[in-house]
Amino acid sequence: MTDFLNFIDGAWCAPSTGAWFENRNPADTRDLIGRFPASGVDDVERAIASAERGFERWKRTPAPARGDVLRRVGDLLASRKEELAALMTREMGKPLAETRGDVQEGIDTAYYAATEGRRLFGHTVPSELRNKWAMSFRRPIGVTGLITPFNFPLAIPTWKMFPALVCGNSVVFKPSEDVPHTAHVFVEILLEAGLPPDVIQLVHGYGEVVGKAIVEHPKVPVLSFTGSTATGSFVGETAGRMHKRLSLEMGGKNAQIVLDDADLELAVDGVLWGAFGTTGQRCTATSRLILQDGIHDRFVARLIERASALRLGDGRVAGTDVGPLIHEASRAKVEEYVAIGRAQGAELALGGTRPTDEALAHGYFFQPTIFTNVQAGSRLEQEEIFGPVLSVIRVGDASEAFRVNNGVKYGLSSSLYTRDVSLAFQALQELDNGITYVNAPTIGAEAHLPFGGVKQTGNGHREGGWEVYEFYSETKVGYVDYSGALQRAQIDNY
Ligand code: UN1
Repeated sequence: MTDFLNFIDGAWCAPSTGAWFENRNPADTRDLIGRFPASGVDDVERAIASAERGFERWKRTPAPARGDVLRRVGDLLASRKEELAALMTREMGKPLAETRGDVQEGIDTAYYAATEGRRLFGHTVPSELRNKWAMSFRRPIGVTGLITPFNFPLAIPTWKMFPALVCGNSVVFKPSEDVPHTAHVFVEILLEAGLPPDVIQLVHGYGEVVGKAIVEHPKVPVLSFTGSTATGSFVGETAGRMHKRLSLEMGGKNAQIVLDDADLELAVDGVLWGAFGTTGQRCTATSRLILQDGIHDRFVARLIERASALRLGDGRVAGTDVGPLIHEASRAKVEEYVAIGRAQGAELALGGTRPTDEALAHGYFFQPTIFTNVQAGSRLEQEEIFGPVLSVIRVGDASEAFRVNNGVKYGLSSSLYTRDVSLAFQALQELDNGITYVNAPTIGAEAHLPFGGVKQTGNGHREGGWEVYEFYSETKVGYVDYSGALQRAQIDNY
């Protein structure tokens, strides 16, 4: 039995509580990966105190040098890609092709961050007065508290951590208790790349204890959280009360719209990947399929034929399309929504049950599930399930499709399949989402563009791309008056 440790104040250490939790393979729960610290408030306190010391040094390290550390992190991630993908699949279940993609997203984010250390642009603008300079530049903020989910065990931590570090902040990292092994190896890599040990603190444990202590700590001015809308509300209330800077990335109820003129086979490929990739456990997953009348029946028939051929299994076995859910509670939630769908009059067209295959009996597997005749406004159509359940809604035309797309409280991603270029641009303009894809599925955002959603999905910030660097730094303005005389802005000009 391997016991993994926290990384606090420059050393790997056991939790102050003496308590541990088990990490098991969701495809076969007989496979125990190890025990991880169920840390307490004291561990969080020590981590934050050390991160404050780390911040004092790191903020004075030139940004290009900070970026250099991330370039080495990118190199190490690339050289250990296979190993990381394998251990990630073992602890969270998605197939190897997907965990390789997860590592690649981390590598791409590292190289982007590395070069951003040589930019971090400010502005130099003309002053309204003679012989005076006016400029803005970016300053580090302090200790950042990063709380991450299970579905992208590496990529999502890198989205938060790399910009935070390049901007000169230190990090207290609380990974999901479902994927602590990836977090452990990730922190080993950061240290090997030369990140000063007190700049990164890894505290394992439960959200109610460790996450809460980080969120409520007065010495953590910046928080970034990806997870459920319910937890996000708690984080948001606390951050609001304590005047913290907060980035939230929460739920989705993303739709793929297919119009009568679409390339149907392309659209079937898209929805299979969008709905059942990562077993539907992406914030960007396609959980609604909005079909125009003219192609509805043909499309559903083809989709069911293709979806029935998807192979459930251990993600490490070649040929597996869909892995398990992350734990029993997730599977129970999916089952609850299957019952709700049936009770509300939707037609179960595929799946709806656990597989009966003996080989899958020890994992949290669930059949890819499709409901047709789903009514806009019903619970199945409105609520995030985070599992392999797709709801098909029939519409008459594009404007009804847009209305249905926008009729939910979330707004992360959407997708439109059409050959009509003017409808494609109308969709970009009309759909209330942070991301809209044309002729591509709702999943698969690229690492160098801003990622996030509108409405209840987020709180206005974006991860990825250039915008996130503004989140992790504070704008400061400098004026230099070299006129040798008192010049009064708003008075002595013109
Ligand atoms: C998430 O599910 O929280 O766009 C992130 C995508 C991935 C990231 C998903 N690149 O599907």
